[in-house]
Amino acid sequence: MTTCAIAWLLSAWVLATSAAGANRGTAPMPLRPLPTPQQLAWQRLELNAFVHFGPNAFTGVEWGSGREDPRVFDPMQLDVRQWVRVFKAAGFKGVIITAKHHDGFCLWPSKLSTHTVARSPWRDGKGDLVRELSDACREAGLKFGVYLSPWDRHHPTYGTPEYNRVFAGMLEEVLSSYGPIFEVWFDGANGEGPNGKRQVYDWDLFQSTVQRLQPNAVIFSDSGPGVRWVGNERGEAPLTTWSLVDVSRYYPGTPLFHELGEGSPFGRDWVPPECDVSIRPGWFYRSSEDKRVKSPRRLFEIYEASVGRNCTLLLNVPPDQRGSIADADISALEGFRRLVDVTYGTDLAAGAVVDANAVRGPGFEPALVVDRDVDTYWAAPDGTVRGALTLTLPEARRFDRVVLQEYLPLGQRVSGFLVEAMVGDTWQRIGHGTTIGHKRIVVVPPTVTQKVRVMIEDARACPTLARVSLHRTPSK
Ligand code: FUL
Repeated sequence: MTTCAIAWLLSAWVLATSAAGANRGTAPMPLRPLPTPQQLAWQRLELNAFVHFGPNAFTGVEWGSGREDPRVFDPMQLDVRQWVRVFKAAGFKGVIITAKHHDGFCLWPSKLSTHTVARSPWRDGKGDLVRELSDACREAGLKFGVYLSPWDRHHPTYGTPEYNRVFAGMLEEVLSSYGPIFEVWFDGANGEGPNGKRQVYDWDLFQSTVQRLQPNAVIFSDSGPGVRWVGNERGEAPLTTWSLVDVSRYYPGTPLFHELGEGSPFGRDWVPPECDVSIRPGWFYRSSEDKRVKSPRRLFEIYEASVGRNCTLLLNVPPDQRGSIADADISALEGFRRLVDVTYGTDLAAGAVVDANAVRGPGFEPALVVDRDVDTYWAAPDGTVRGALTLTLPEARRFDRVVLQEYLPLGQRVSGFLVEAMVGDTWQRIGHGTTIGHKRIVVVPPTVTQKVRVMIEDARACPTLARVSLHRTPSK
């Protein structure tokens, strides 16, 4: 080879590498804060069932006083396998039960309280609901989690330092006897106990107990540390939803809960939000609310406003006094599942050819956004915070939803995007937004086109996208 040819080849190589970014073939540097593997796995569950059950289902109140007779708890036809069948069919991946609500009543035979299933007529006082449900979940392949209210309106030690040890002991019972727990849910409510005093909670003790006994569980509270509250009980996240937040600003029961939904692009901690909402007006079952069960369409809107905004959805479905999920709730869930399947079960971006104006090189090609694998992704070169992906569909298709997903193991990056469709021969903006995160569902006007362009306009570092898909809701 002549010197001239070598020089030409060298300059061609320099040009090629700088055009594709000097980072050809290497992944972007992770951008802190980052999710733990447990948080990442948790986020991918997307949809979990919440179960509020206990004496309140029999007394008709939302907050039991702790003075209710434990004998009111008598679900004569209790069948947790029915719950699990209903939840699985609805697409839930995990179940979280109120093992102890504010009334202090324990759904397992705790040795640390007299207010438990052991004092009820259910299964002649020999029952253990936490055991039955955890077994049924394991058999059905659903994850199992527990809600334990620190606020306890029954326990005589509540309001004294001794209670913190009692509560940690209850956690110990629940977390060491029923197999793997995927989420521990701490309610921030902190009212008075039977002695008229409020408790100063020892959160360090509670959290370290969970971490010691169930290191793979994510801990929910208003302020995490694993998962944070979204700040409302409507099942709706803000349009901007960062998994990043400064948890040192908050504590369980924080008056700043309005800030929790959005989080912050400058947050130092990775604590994604969860949307908890009930399928009924109340958290506990009341037959008077049978006609007020949320409709399939309403549940679908909630799904899009939670899972579709970088949150998981924790949907409460409370069993009735028989100990069964009521028919009204079952049919609402069936209708909801149908809407989700019909809409999101078909990807109208399938078969698209994808081009990008920002390419990083092999292993990070634009086509990876339509390969259905969220562990492969397109990434822009280092140093750029923008990039446009153009999808050319096999033929013109009609859709009204665009779903975007970031590759979160490298951190949440995108802070602004646009979606455009080629109509005639001009690009028209059909959607826009700020954050993407695990999943962003963009509601767009019904659009027929063969070309869709997703433009990342701003990001905390070079953007990544694991998935772009197109969907159509059934006509009403
Ligand atoms: C709240 C509680 O006071 C409600 O009863 C319910 O359990 C809800 C999920 O959390 O703080």
